Amino acid sequence: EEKTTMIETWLKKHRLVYVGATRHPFIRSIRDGNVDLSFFKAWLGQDYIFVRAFVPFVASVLTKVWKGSDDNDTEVILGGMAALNDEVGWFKKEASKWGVQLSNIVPQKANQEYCRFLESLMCLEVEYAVAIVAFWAIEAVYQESFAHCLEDGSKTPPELQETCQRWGNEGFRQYCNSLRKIADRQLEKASDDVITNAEATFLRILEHEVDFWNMSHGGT
Ligand code: HMH
Repeated sequence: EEKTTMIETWLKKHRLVYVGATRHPFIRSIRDGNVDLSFFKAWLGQDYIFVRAFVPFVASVLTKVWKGSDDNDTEVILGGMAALNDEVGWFKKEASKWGVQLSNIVPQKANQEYCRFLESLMCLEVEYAVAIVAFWAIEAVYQESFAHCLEDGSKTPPELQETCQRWGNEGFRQYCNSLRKIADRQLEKASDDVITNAEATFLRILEHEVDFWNMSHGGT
């Protein structure tokens, strides 16, 4: 019998916060087919800025794993970097399709705060276990959110299907599972202190994700 992992425990314990991040009204509106397209465009522009800040964060995770020299972990994270390269290109293409001018985007407060939080996680002092938990959580929220928009019975508008596929596809789901396994393995050998820190970081990521959706949903 499989033993309960740390992340499993956290997902149960913080179920409501997790559902708040992965079933946000903005995501529900995409799934229900009544999304306000001006909100979608706002999200697109803000997320492009976020992804630009996400790249150096992932690079910092790569640096941390390299010190522990685990080949499998390195390859999974490097794969994530490659996907991000692709993603930056996709944002540019998608923005031009929707008439969103990426050079003119002003990062909103929630976005700035999220990027600042990412920056704090890039410090060398932040343990690999904490950083990989953050990395997994960031990707998992998007995976679960957009996969929800592709489930049977969803009424996602055709012009948003590609966006939902980007994070909701099976390959991305497996990639998130790999990140989760890596994180769980690190947590197994982490000290109580590091575990406490990683759990707090997980929660803060969820809060930032909710604030990020709120911003796109007409909040500030
Ligand atoms: C805000 N969270 C946010 N943007 C993203 N692109 C992801 C997570 C996943 O890459």
